[in-house]
Amino acid sequence: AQASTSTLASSAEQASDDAISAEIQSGLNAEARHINPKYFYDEYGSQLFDQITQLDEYYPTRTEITILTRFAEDIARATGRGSVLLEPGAGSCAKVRLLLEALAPACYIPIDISREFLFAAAQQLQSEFPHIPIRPVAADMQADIQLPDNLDGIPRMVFYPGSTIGNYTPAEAVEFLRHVRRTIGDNGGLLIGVDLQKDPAILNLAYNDAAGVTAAFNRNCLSNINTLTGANFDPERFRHIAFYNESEHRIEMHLESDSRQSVVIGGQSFDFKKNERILTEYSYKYTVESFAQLAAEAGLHAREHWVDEDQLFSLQYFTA
Ligand code: AVJ
Repeated sequence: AQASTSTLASSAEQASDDAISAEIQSGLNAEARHINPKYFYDEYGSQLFDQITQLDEYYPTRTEITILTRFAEDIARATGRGSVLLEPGAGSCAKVRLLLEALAPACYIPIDISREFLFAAAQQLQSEFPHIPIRPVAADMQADIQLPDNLDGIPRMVFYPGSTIGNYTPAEAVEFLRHVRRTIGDNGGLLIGVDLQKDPAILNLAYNDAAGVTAAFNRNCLSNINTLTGANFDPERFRHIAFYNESEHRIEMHLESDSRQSVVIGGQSFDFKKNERILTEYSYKYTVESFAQLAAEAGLHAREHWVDEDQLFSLQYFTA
């Protein structure tokens, strides 16, 4: 059985300490021990991820930015202009900046669970694009968003960059895409960033950088869990493991216990054998075709796609 690491559906921020303890306990009581990758992203973890995006080895972010910059006008021609643009998990709203001028949306609606951060980013963006109405919504990305009445009847487009979709198993990804399909209705679209299958050596380097930033990022989920639940993980006693699983087309990240040890979480004690692993993240890699097939299962039809010249990363456009 596959362990699922993704629940982009529920918010660590909103959950009580007890609910978080229960979620961590349930992942560690499972046959294949796992921790949801959302626990990477406390303030320090978000800083570490930002550092990862600037590493030489980590190609996805800069490649996606190159594609968005180079093809903005072509993307706008394909998707049409003037739609209601929704971005789940928008965070700092950095990538949409590269499209706003070309897409000229009737309204841009960034959605994120981290309210203060989102509203500050939206306010900054509004000052840079005074002619585009920006209406941030603090919500979970699976929530059903109520749009203002004046936007009724305007086609909707969901923008989902970053290959965040890769954290889901393919079955979970279909579920998420069905939610997107319901959100956009019958005349909407989806513009999504999807990381591509490639030489495993490139993938293995991207998740095993020489400076050890990804290792620190991986271990930081344990420090975050200590803070959230009062657990007593010693992050230094877990090794960073990341490798490309070629048959499953995914990067797997694990934390491996360097010795026999016990950790107490919410009053329950967990024993780890030497070299026992906890799965912390999947990052699935697709081809343009394999991803289109997945989207088709959710009722989304492939229209156009854009890639960089080395075919490292893709931006794909679907309609209902
Ligand atoms: C944010 C999920 C796209 O899978 O590459 C980076 C997270 N993990 N290095 C990815 C990540 C390790 C990243 N995503």
